[in-house]
Amino acid sequence: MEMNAFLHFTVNTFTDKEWGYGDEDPAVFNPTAFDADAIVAALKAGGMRGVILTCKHHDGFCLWPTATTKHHVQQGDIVRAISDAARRQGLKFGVYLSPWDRNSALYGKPEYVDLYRAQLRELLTQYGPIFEVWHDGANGGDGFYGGARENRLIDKRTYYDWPTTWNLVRKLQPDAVIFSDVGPDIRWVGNEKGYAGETCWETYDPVAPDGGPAAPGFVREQDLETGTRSGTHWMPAECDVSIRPGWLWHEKENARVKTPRQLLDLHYRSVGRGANLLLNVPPDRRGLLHENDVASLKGFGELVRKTFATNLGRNNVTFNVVRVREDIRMGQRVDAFELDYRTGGEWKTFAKATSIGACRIIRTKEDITAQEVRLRVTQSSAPPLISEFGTYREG
Ligand code: FUL
Repeated sequence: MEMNAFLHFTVNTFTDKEWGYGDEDPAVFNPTAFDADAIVAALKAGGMRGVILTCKHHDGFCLWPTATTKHHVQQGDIVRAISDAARRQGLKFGVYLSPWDRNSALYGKPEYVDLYRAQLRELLTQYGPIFEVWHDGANGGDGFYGGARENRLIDKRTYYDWPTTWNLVRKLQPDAVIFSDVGPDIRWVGNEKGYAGETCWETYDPVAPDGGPAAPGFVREQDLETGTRSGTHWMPAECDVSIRPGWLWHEKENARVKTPRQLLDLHYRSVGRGANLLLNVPPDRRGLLHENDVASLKGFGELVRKTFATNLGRNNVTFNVVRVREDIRMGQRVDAFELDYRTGGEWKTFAKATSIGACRIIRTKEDITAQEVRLRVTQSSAPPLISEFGTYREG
Protein backbone atom coordinates (compact mmCIF):
# COMPACT_ATOMS: atom_id res chain seq x y z
CA MET A 1 0.00 0.00 0.00
CA GLU A 2 2.94 2.33 0.79
CA MET A 3 0.87 5.36 1.84
CA ASN A 4 -2.32 5.38 3.89
CA ALA A 5 -4.13 8.12 5.77
CA PHE A 6 -5.18 8.13 9.39
CA LEU A 7 -8.19 10.15 10.54
CA HIS A 8 -8.33 11.08 14.23
CA PHE A 9 -11.80 12.43 14.82
CA THR A 10 -13.79 12.23 18.08
CA VAL A 11 -15.13 14.36 20.95
CA ASN A 12 -11.59 15.65 21.48
CA THR A 13 -11.87 17.58 18.23
CA PHE A 14 -14.44 19.72 20.05
CA THR A 15 -12.84 19.82 23.51
CA ASP A 16 -9.32 20.66 22.28
CA LYS A 17 -7.76 17.57 23.88
CA GLU A 18 -5.51 14.78 22.69
CA TRP A 19 -6.97 12.20 25.08
CA GLY A 20 -10.60 12.48 26.22
CA TYR A 21 -11.29 11.39 29.80
CA GLY A 22 -14.42 9.45 28.84
CA ASP A 23 -16.98 11.73 30.54
CA GLU A 24 -17.69 13.87 27.46
CA ASP A 25 -21.30 14.54 26.55
CA PRO A 26 -21.88 12.82 23.17
CA ALA A 27 -23.65 16.02 22.06
CA VAL A 28 -20.33 17.91 21.93
CA PHE A 29 -19.48 15.92 18.81
CA ASN A 30 -21.26 18.18 16.36
CA PRO A 31 -19.49 18.80 13.05
CA THR A 32 -21.24 21.61 11.22
CA ALA A 33 -20.31 20.81 7.62
CA PHE A 34 -19.11 17.19 7.63
CA ASP A 35 -18.25 16.05 4.12
CA ALA A 36 -16.72 12.59 3.85
CA ASP A 37 -16.20 12.89 0.10
CA ALA A 38 -14.26 16.13 0.47
CA ILE A 39 -12.04 14.54 3.14
CA VAL A 40 -11.33 11.46 1.05
CA ALA A 41 -10.71 13.52 -2.11
CA ALA A 42 -8.04 15.53 -0.26
CA LEU A 43 -6.38 12.33 0.98
CA LYS A 44 -6.44 10.88 -2.51
CA ALA A 45 -4.77 14.00 -3.89
CA GLY A 46 -2.02 13.35 -1.33
CA GLY A 47 -1.38 9.91 -2.83
CA MET A 48 -3.06 7.91 -0.06
CA ARG A 49 -4.33 4.47 -1.05
CA GLY A 50 -6.23 3.64 2.11
CA VAL A 51 -7.80 5.43 5.05
CA ILE A 52 -8.00 4.28 8.66
CA LEU A 53 -10.56 5.97 10.90
CA THR A 54 -10.49 6.18 14.71
CA CYS A 55 -13.89 4.51 15.08
CA LYS A 56 -13.30 4.72 18.85
CA HIS A 57 -10.39 6.52 20.54
CA HIS A 58 -9.39 6.16 24.21
CA ASP A 59 -12.37 8.33 25.28
CA GLY A 60 -14.72 5.49 24.28
CA PHE A 61 -16.94 7.62 22.01
CA CYS A 62 -18.08 5.50 19.04
CA LEU A 63 -18.36 7.14 15.63
CA TRP A 64 -21.04 4.66 14.58
CA PRO A 65 -24.41 3.87 16.19
CA THR A 66 -23.18 0.77 18.00
CA ALA A 67 -25.54 -1.47 19.95
CA THR A 68 -22.86 -2.02 22.61
CA THR A 69 -23.08 1.35 24.39
CA LYS A 70 -25.06 4.59 24.33
CA HIS A 71 -21.83 6.53 24.13
CA HIS A 72 -21.91 7.12 20.38
CA VAL A 73 -22.74 9.62 17.64
CA GLN A 74 -26.15 11.18 18.12
CA GLN A 75 -26.90 11.51 14.44
CA GLY A 76 -25.76 9.66 11.36
CA ASP A 77 -22.85 7.26 11.08
CA ILE A 78 -19.36 8.63 10.51
CA VAL A 79 -17.92 5.16 9.89
CA ARG A 80 -20.50 4.53 7.18
CA ALA A 81 -19.89 7.92 5.54
CA ILE A 82 -16.09 7.62 5.46
CA SER A 83 -16.07 3.96 4.38
CA ASP A 84 -18.58 4.67 1.57
CA ALA A 85 -16.66 7.75 0.39
CA ALA A 86 -13.40 5.79 0.43
CA ARG A 87 -14.82 3.02 -1.71
CA ARG A 88 -16.46 5.45 -4.11
CA GLN A 89 -13.07 7.08 -4.70
CA GLY A 90 -11.03 3.89 -4.87
CA LEU A 91 -9.38 3.99 -1.44
CA LYS A 92 -9.40 1.06 0.93
CA PHE A 93 -10.95 1.42 4.36
CA GLY A 94 -9.50 0.34 7.72
CA VAL A 95 -10.54 0.63 11.35
CA TYR A 96 -8.81 1.83 14.53
CA LEU A 97 -10.62 0.63 17.66
CA SER A 98 -8.88 1.66 20.88
CA PRO A 99 -8.54 -1.25 23.30
CA TRP A 100 -8.39 1.26 26.17
CA ASP A 101 -11.85 2.69 26.83
CA ARG A 102 -12.02 5.43 29.46
CA ASN A 103 -15.79 5.65 29.25
CA SER A 104 -16.81 2.05 29.85
CA ALA A 105 -17.79 0.99 33.37
CA LEU A 106 -16.65 -2.51 32.39
CA TYR A 107 -13.08 -1.54 31.53
CA GLY A 108 -10.66 -3.74 33.47
CA LYS A 109 -13.22 -6.54 33.92
CA PRO A 110 -13.42 -9.65 31.72
CA GLU A 111 -16.77 -8.44 30.32
CA TYR A 112 -15.09 -5.48 28.65
CA VAL A 113 -13.08 -7.80 26.41
CA ASP A 114 -16.37 -9.29 25.18
CA LEU A 115 -17.66 -5.78 24.54
CA TYR A 116 -14.51 -4.87 22.60
CA ARG A 117 -14.97 -7.96 20.42
CA ALA A 118 -18.65 -7.15 19.89
CA GLN A 119 -17.65 -3.68 18.67
CA LEU A 120 -15.06 -5.17 16.38
CA ARG A 121 -17.65 -7.60 15.05
CA GLU A 122 -19.97 -4.72 14.18
CA LEU A 123 -17.20 -2.87 12.38
CA LEU A 124 -15.99 -5.94 10.52
CA THR A 125 -19.42 -7.09 9.36
CA GLN A 126 -21.32 -3.90 8.50
CA TYR A 127 -18.88 -1.75 6.55
CA GLY A 128 -17.68 -3.89 3.64
CA PRO A 129 -14.10 -5.06 3.07
CA ILE A 130 -11.64 -3.83 5.71
CA PHE A 131 -7.99 -3.71 4.70
CA GLU A 132 -6.40 -3.02 8.08
CA VAL A 133 -7.33 -3.39 11.74
CA TRP A 134 -5.33 -1.13 14.05
CA HIS A 135 -4.80 -1.99 17.73
CA ASP A 136 -3.25 0.78 19.77
CA GLY A 137 -0.69 -0.08 22.43
CA ALA A 138 -1.71 2.74 24.81
CA ASN A 139 -3.58 0.85 27.47
CA GLY A 140 -5.02 1.52 30.91
CA GLY A 141 -4.78 4.37 33.39
CA ASP A 142 -7.18 6.86 34.84
CA GLY A 143 -10.58 7.57 33.39
CA PHE A 144 -14.29 8.10 33.91
CA TYR A 145 -15.24 4.40 33.73
CA GLY A 146 -18.97 4.92 34.01
CA GLY A 147 -18.58 7.39 36.87
CA ALA A 148 -16.01 5.52 38.98
CA ARG A 149 -13.33 8.10 38.08
CA GLU A 150 -10.39 5.98 39.06
CA ASN A 151 -7.16 4.44 37.88
CA ARG A 152 -7.51 1.05 36.22
CA LEU A 153 -4.41 -0.83 35.23
CA ILE A 154 -4.57 -4.06 33.31
CA ASP A 155 -1.98 -6.72 32.59
CA LYS A 156 -1.10 -5.91 28.98
CA ARG A 157 0.12 -9.45 28.36
CA THR A 158 -3.00 -11.32 29.44
CA TYR A 159 -6.03 -9.04 29.85
CA TYR A 160 -7.13 -8.79 26.22
CA ASP A 161 -6.36 -12.38 25.16
CA TRP A 162 -5.25 -11.03 21.78
CA PRO A 163 -4.99 -14.38 19.96
CA THR A 164 -8.77 -14.88 20.34
CA THR A 165 -9.50 -11.38 19.03
CA TRP A 166 -7.14 -11.83 16.10
CA ASN A 167 -8.83 -15.13 15.21
CA LEU A 168 -12.10 -13.24 15.07
CA VAL A 169 -10.56 -10.72 12.65
CA ARG A 170 -9.24 -13.59 10.50
CA LYS A 171 -12.67 -15.17 10.43
CA LEU A 172 -14.63 -11.98 9.63
CA GLN A 173 -12.10 -10.24 7.34
CA PRO A 174 -9.56 -12.81 6.12
CA ASP A 175 -7.83 -10.26 3.86
CA ALA A 176 -7.33 -7.60 6.54
CA VAL A 177 -3.86 -7.02 7.92
CA ILE A 178 -3.61 -6.65 11.68
CA PHE A 179 -1.44 -3.88 13.09
CA SER A 180 -0.11 -3.55 16.64
CA ASP A 181 3.21 -3.11 18.41
CA VAL A 182 3.71 -6.81 17.80
CA GLY A 183 1.80 -7.45 14.58
CA PRO A 184 0.79 -10.18 13.93
CA ASP A 185 0.93 -8.86 10.33
CA ILE A 186 2.51 -5.43 10.46
CA ARG A 187 4.42 -3.88 13.33
CA TRP A 188 4.58 -0.42 14.81
CA VAL A 189 7.86 1.25 13.84
CA GLY A 190 8.62 2.24 17.44
CA ASN A 191 8.25 6.02 17.07
CA GLU A 192 5.49 8.43 16.11
CA LYS A 193 7.70 10.65 13.98
CA GLY A 194 7.10 8.89 10.67
CA TYR A 195 10.44 7.26 9.93
CA ALA A 196 11.82 3.73 9.87
CA GLY A 197 15.41 2.79 10.73
CA GLU A 198 18.12 3.49 8.17
CA THR A 199 18.37 -0.29 8.21
CA CYS A 200 14.87 -1.72 8.35
CA TRP A 201 14.20 -5.44 7.97
CA GLU A 202 10.75 -6.66 6.99
CA THR A 203 11.31 -9.53 9.42
CA TYR A 204 10.90 -9.11 13.15
CA ASP A 205 10.54 -11.24 16.28
CA PRO A 206 8.63 -9.43 19.03
CA VAL A 207 10.43 -9.32 22.39
CA ALA A 208 9.03 -7.91 25.65
CA PRO A 209 11.04 -5.43 27.77
CA ASP A 210 11.71 -8.29 30.21
CA GLY A 211 12.80 -10.63 27.40
CA GLY A 212 9.60 -12.70 27.60
CA PRO A 213 6.55 -12.84 25.31
CA ALA A 214 5.53 -9.43 23.99
CA ALA A 215 2.04 -7.92 23.61
CA PRO A 216 0.63 -4.62 22.34
CA GLY A 217 1.91 -1.95 24.73
CA PHE A 218 4.50 -4.37 26.13
CA VAL A 219 7.39 -4.56 23.72
CA ARG A 220 11.09 -3.63 23.59
CA GLU A 221 10.59 -0.49 21.55
CA GLN A 222 14.18 -0.04 20.44
CA ASP A 223 13.98 -3.18 18.23
CA LEU A 224 11.03 -1.95 16.19
CA GLU A 225 12.75 0.62 13.96
CA THR A 226 15.22 -1.92 12.63
CA GLY A 227 13.39 -5.24 12.96
CA THR A 228 15.27 -8.52 13.27
CA ARG A 229 17.36 -9.76 10.33
CA SER A 230 17.10 -13.37 11.46
CA GLY A 231 13.47 -12.92 12.58
CA THR A 232 11.06 -15.73 11.85
CA HIS A 233 8.03 -13.43 11.35
CA TRP A 234 7.41 -11.47 8.15
CA MET A 235 6.16 -8.31 9.86
CA PRO A 236 6.96 -5.09 7.97
CA ALA A 237 6.86 -1.78 9.79
CA GLU A 238 4.25 0.95 9.56
CA CYS A 239 5.24 4.53 10.34
CA ASP A 240 2.38 6.48 11.91
CA VAL A 241 2.82 10.23 12.12
CA SER A 242 0.60 13.28 12.12
CA ILE A 243 0.71 16.08 9.58
CA ARG A 244 0.46 18.36 12.64
CA PRO A 245 2.08 18.22 16.09
CA GLY A 246 -1.04 16.53 17.59
CA TRP A 247 -3.17 13.59 16.43
CA LEU A 248 -6.37 15.60 16.87
CA TRP A 249 -7.29 18.91 15.27
CA HIS A 250 -6.43 21.98 17.35
CA GLU A 251 -7.00 25.52 16.16
CA LYS A 252 -3.62 26.65 17.46
CA GLU A 253 -1.85 24.10 15.23
CA ASN A 254 -3.32 25.36 11.96
CA ALA A 255 -0.05 27.13 11.24
CA ARG A 256 2.06 24.09 12.08
CA VAL A 257 1.08 21.76 9.27
CA LYS A 258 4.04 19.92 7.73
CA THR A 259 5.05 21.23 4.32
CA PRO A 260 5.04 19.15 1.12
CA ARG A 261 8.87 18.98 1.28
CA GLN A 262 8.80 17.76 4.88
CA LEU A 263 6.29 15.11 3.88
CA LEU A 264 8.43 14.08 0.91
CA ASP A 265 11.34 13.64 3.31
CA LEU A 266 9.12 11.40 5.47
CA HIS A 267 8.17 9.45 2.34
CA TYR A 268 11.87 8.78 1.69
CA ARG A 269 12.42 7.71 5.31
CA SER A 270 9.38 5.41 5.59
CA VAL A 271 8.26 4.08 2.20
CA GLY A 272 11.87 4.47 1.09
CA ARG A 273 12.98 2.11 3.84
CA GLY A 274 10.57 -0.69 3.05
CA ALA A 275 7.81 0.44 5.42
CA ASN A 276 4.33 1.93 5.08
CA LEU A 277 3.64 5.58 5.83
CA LEU A 278 0.42 6.13 7.81
CA LEU A 279 -0.13 9.87 7.66
CA ASN A 280 -2.67 11.32 10.07
CA VAL A 281 -4.73 14.29 8.88
CA PRO A 282 -7.32 15.22 11.52
CA PRO A 283 -10.73 16.67 10.51
CA ASP A 284 -11.66 19.96 12.18
CA ARG A 285 -14.87 21.03 13.91
CA ARG A 286 -16.63 21.51 10.60
CA GLY A 287 -15.92 17.88 9.75
CA LEU A 288 -13.55 18.89 6.97
CA LEU A 289 -9.80 18.90 6.63
CA HIS A 290 -8.41 22.36 7.25
CA GLU A 291 -7.36 24.32 4.15
CA ASN A 292 -3.69 24.23 5.19
CA ASP A 293 -3.74 20.45 5.47
CA VAL A 294 -5.54 20.13 2.13
CA ALA A 295 -2.95 22.35 0.43
CA SER A 296 -0.07 20.44 1.95
CA LEU A 297 -1.51 17.08 0.91
CA LYS A 298 -2.00 18.32 -2.63
CA GLY A 299 1.56 19.65 -2.85
CA PHE A 300 2.95 16.43 -1.40
CA GLY A 301 0.98 14.23 -3.80
CA GLU A 302 2.22 16.26 -6.74
CA LEU A 303 5.83 16.08 -5.55
CA VAL A 304 5.76 12.29 -5.25
CA ARG A 305 4.01 11.86 -8.59
CA LYS A 306 6.40 14.22 -10.39
CA THR A 307 9.48 12.73 -8.80
CA PHE A 308 8.68 9.16 -9.78
CA ALA A 309 6.89 9.89 -13.07
CA THR A 310 9.92 9.12 -15.23
CA ASN A 311 12.58 6.54 -14.68
CA LEU A 312 15.51 8.32 -16.27
CA GLY A 313 17.12 4.99 -16.99
CA ARG A 314 20.29 4.80 -18.97
CA ASN A 315 20.18 8.07 -20.89
CA ASN A 316 23.11 10.13 -19.73
CA VAL A 317 20.99 12.23 -17.41
CA THR A 318 20.96 14.06 -14.14
CA PHE A 319 19.25 12.47 -11.16
CA ASN A 320 19.14 12.79 -7.38
CA VAL A 321 16.83 9.94 -6.33
CA VAL A 322 17.34 6.19 -6.77
CA ARG A 323 14.61 3.66 -6.09
CA VAL A 324 15.27 -0.05 -5.75
CA ARG A 325 12.87 -2.88 -4.96
CA GLU A 326 13.25 -6.54 -4.17
CA ASP A 327 10.64 -9.04 -5.27
CA ILE A 328 9.48 -9.62 -1.70
CA ARG A 329 7.23 -12.50 -2.72
CA MET A 330 10.55 -14.33 -2.65
CA GLY A 331 11.65 -12.82 0.67
CA GLN A 332 14.13 -10.14 1.64
CA ARG A 333 17.47 -11.31 0.36
CA VAL A 334 19.86 -8.38 0.14
CA ASP A 335 21.89 -7.53 3.25
CA ALA A 336 24.01 -4.74 1.79
CA PHE A 337 24.54 -2.94 -1.48
CA GLU A 338 26.39 -0.04 -3.08
CA LEU A 339 25.49 2.31 -5.91
CA ASP A 340 28.05 3.54 -8.45
CA TYR A 341 27.92 5.86 -11.42
CA ARG A 342 30.21 6.27 -14.38
CA THR A 343 31.29 9.48 -16.03
CA GLY A 344 33.87 8.96 -18.74
CA GLY A 345 35.83 5.84 -17.91
CA GLU A 346 35.66 6.12 -14.17
CA TRP A 347 33.22 4.44 -11.73
CA LYS A 348 32.49 6.21 -8.47
CA THR A 349 30.51 4.92 -5.49
CA PHE A 350 27.86 7.37 -4.35
CA ALA A 351 25.82 5.38 -1.83
CA LYS A 352 26.18 2.42 0.52
CA ALA A 353 23.19 0.95 2.29
CA THR A 354 21.87 -2.24 3.87
CA SER A 355 18.22 -3.32 3.64
CA ILE A 356 16.08 -3.00 0.50
CA GLY A 357 12.90 -5.05 0.91
CA ALA A 358 9.70 -3.75 -0.68
CA CYS A 359 11.29 -0.42 -1.54
CA ARG A 360 14.46 1.49 -0.89
CA ILE A 361 14.86 5.14 -1.83
CA ILE A 362 18.20 6.91 -1.75
CA ARG A 363 18.16 10.71 -2.05
CA THR A 364 21.62 11.91 -3.03
CA LYS A 365 22.98 15.11 -1.51
CA GLU A 366 23.82 16.54 -4.89
CA ASP A 367 22.67 16.06 -8.46
CA ILE A 368 24.58 13.34 -10.31
CA THR A 369 25.09 13.30 -14.06
CA ALA A 370 26.23 9.93 -15.34
CA GLN A 371 26.51 7.75 -18.41
CA GLU A 372 25.75 4.63 -16.43
CA VAL A 373 24.56 3.72 -12.97
CA ARG A 374 24.98 0.35 -11.33
CA LEU A 375 23.85 -1.45 -8.23
CA ARG A 376 26.29 -3.84 -6.59
CA VAL A 377 24.95 -6.29 -4.04
CA THR A 378 27.82 -6.71 -1.61
CA GLN A 379 26.13 -9.14 0.76
CA SER A 380 23.03 -11.27 0.51
CA SER A 381 21.39 -14.19 2.26
CA ALA A 382 20.18 -15.75 -1.00
CA PRO A 383 20.56 -14.91 -4.71
CA PRO A 384 19.33 -11.32 -4.99
CA LEU A 385 16.05 -10.70 -6.84
CA ILE A 386 15.84 -7.03 -7.76
CA SER A 387 12.49 -6.16 -9.31
CA GLU A 388 13.05 -2.44 -9.91
CA PHE A 389 16.06 -0.16 -10.20
CA GLY A 390 15.38 3.40 -11.30
CA THR A 391 16.92 6.85 -11.23
CA TYR A 392 14.74 9.92 -10.80
CA ARG A 393 14.85 13.66 -10.34
CA GLU A 394 13.03 15.13 -7.36
CA GLY A 395 10.01 17.14 -8.53
C1 FUL B 1 -1.21 6.49 20.47
C2 FUL B 1 -2.45 7.16 21.07
O1 FUL B 1 -2.32 7.33 22.46
C3 FUL B 1 -2.57 8.48 20.36
O2 FUL B 1 -3.62 9.26 20.87
C4 FUL B 1 -2.77 8.20 18.88
O3 FUL B 1 -4.01 7.54 18.68
C5 FUL B 1 -1.63 7.35 18.33
C6 FUL B 1 -1.83 6.94 16.92
O4 FUL B 1 -1.45 6.21 19.12
O5 FUL B 1 -0.84 5.37 21.12
